[in-house]
Amino acid sequence: MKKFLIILNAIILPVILCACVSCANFQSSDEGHSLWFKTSNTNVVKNVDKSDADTASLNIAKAELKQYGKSEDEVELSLLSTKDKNIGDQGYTIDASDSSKIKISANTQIGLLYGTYAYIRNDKTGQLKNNVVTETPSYNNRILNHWDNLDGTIERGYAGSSMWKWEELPNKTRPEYEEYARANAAIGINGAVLNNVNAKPEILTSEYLEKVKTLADIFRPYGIKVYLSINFASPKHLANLDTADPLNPQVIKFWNDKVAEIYNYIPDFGGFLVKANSESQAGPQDYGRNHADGANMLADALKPYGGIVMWRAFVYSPQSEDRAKQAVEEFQPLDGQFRDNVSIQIKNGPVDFQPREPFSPLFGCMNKTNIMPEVQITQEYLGHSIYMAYLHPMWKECLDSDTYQYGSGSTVAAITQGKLRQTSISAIAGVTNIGDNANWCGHDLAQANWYAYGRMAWDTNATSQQIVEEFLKLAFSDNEDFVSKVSGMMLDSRETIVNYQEPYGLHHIFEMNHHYGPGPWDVLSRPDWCPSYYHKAAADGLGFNRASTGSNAVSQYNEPLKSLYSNPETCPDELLLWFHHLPWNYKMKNGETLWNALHHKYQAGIDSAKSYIDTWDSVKQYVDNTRFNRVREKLVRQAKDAIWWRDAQMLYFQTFSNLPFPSDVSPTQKDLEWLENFKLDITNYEAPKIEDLPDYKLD
Ligand code: GCW
Repeated sequence: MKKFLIILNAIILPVILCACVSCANFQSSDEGHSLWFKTSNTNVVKNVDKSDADTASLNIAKAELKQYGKSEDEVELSLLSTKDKNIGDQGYTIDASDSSKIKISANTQIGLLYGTYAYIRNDKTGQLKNNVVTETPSYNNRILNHWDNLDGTIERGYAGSSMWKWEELPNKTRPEYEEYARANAAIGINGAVLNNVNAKPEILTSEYLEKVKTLADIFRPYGIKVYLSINFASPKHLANLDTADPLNPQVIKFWNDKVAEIYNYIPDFGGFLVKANSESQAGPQDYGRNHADGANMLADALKPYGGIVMWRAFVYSPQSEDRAKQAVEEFQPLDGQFRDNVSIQIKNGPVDFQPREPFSPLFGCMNKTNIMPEVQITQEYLGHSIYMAYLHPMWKECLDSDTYQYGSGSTVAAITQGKLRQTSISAIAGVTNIGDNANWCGHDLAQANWYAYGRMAWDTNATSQQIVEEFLKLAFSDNEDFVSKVSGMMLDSRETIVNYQEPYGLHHIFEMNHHYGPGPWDVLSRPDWCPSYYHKAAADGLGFNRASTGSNAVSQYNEPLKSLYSNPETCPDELLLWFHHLPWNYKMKNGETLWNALHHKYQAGIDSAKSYIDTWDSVKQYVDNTRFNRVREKLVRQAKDAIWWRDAQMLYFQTFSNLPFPSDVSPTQKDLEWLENFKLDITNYEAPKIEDLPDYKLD
């Protein structure tokens, strides 16, 4: 009997298993943990000597090629002895003109590692051309911002707890730390701010710096620098000073000493990210100083070591008549006063990571200051880890926007990359969606946003389509039918969310505690935290008047945008209610009234969200069951939420418009009273549970 079982185990079971796998026609995946490495059977490359700092990155490159099944004869890596200026210190050349002998060359080891990942990616996705290609990154610093708290929670994080297990570090490390570094290097990310911008001073204690050092040591061979968010009041908390005034000699000494200590632990430390005088965070204004005083004091401390300061422009106060204007009002007068190792980190839009905003006008009015874009990868305002939302089109919309600062062609990308004027820092930041969930990002398709952020930071010209196709081929299946159907719905997904959440430039109409689901009626302690501050629904119409008869935010844009946005006739439909307050019966460009047009946009959003379920069902055969079911459950919820959003917004707006719903939209399923009373009991670091969401039916 025992012998029979051994034979069964040794011969028959593997055959049965193999047969099942091949007939199911899907690639194996460990529940999405392997990210864009699905074809490798392990998450970190094995047997690599990373102890030798001089060859660590090169050793990883060699091991990656070996694991990919290529010998050194088939793919040759060469470190150029005479530097090639066109390649820079991060770029590479792939010579694939002879397909039997591919040559990857670079000036640096990290260039070779990037070249290796690019070669493998291009080969796997069918993009390797028989020619010679040189690539250099669009931004030199491609940084992830983790909003991870020291207690393990993540602000606006929807994929579990923080990956950084501070209580275990520095003694215990986890394999995920290296997997994370590898995943980043493979898409070109080369920096990580480890902690939340709402920073605790404790991160700068020796106890924590030792932990940070341990992570930095793991990341280093993958080319990833570590940065920290700092609390501006740290001198008070950590050194018992009675001030954090940036001009105070004791404060200056505190920072100089602290920076020296950090570099002692981490010689290649990247620098500081600072949220100051914003949402109750301490800052130089507490002492009558300005942003430049604060940033420069830190910059001077970091300068001898090559560190930088990323000083955030996300500032607003309840006194301002229009929050959207404040960043320009505070920062533009300081243009030229910042040190050359400071960069002002600017959110893509002037308010706050809404599904659609115009680009921040601060991108188009600084002439002598380094500036860098900040985008949000985590889906704070786009359905957390429940909605399928491919965000590259949203970010690219911002980067491709023409500010007209130096005439036509002055795009946000060109300006922030230093193509139009001399700059000393070229950087971009993305607020991550990564947590300790097995699939890293909560939603299996949200991995595409991490992937897309890295690829975009490396190459701002790559299209949304190219990037999503790459992702799907690498993380799921390269079957053409699968890639074309799923990429189609992903490319469409952001616009769908705009349509069913906040069409025509509406913004910030969220349940204000957690930003999941609609809350147009919400009343909070601060006016600028209330949805009504933004939508301005009233008997006479809807939308925020930012034209010259209103807050005049349009004046912060360069011509011809200022004129274009000022006039509702020329203002693009997507931004109409961002810039204008219009009557309910306002005649839209397509001839409909505003009221009916709004209905039809919501309906279009609902219809598209529903159609994604059918699309997903049609590719079932190409996806493993675990990921298929997980995504499907979320798509169903997303479609239900689309109706929820429509019901809430349009029933609420109806109390002002007093107009009937058009006959060609689907019926509401809840009444306004029910919707206003519905409350989700969640914090700002978790996604809701699907079973707690309102009961909606899909027909
Ligand atoms: O989007 C808002 C978020 C806050 C966040 C803040 C910021 C980290 O609601 O949670 O705080 O922006 O960007 O600083």
